[in-house]
Amino acid sequence: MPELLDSTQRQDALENLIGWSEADNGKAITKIFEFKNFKQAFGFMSQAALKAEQMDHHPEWSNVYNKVDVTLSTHDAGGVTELDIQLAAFMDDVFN
Ligand code: H2B
Repeated sequence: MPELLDSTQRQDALENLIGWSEADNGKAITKIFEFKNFKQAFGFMSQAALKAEQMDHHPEWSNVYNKVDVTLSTHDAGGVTELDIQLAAFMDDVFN
């Protein structure tokens, strides 16, 4: 199982991501992606879902029309690990 990132490692990782912030007292990271419309939001979710399945690492997320609210945490480890950072970076790539 991947190791929990400490506070410094989390801050460093967040600096390399776009628009993500800590949630749940540092046990998760979160970002709201905003798209032009539902079709684009759902396309993003489809790509992220395939990646998540490949990684066996799954997001907590919700979608309302053009917005996707994502929270990432490694439940098995009880906080943020490199897996969350990798999935977040993938989502940023798909989004941009
Ligand atoms: N996703 C996330 N976000 N955290 C986990 O700890 C996790 C997961 N564990 N997806 C995986 C599945 C685990 O439950 C399975 C058995 O590999």
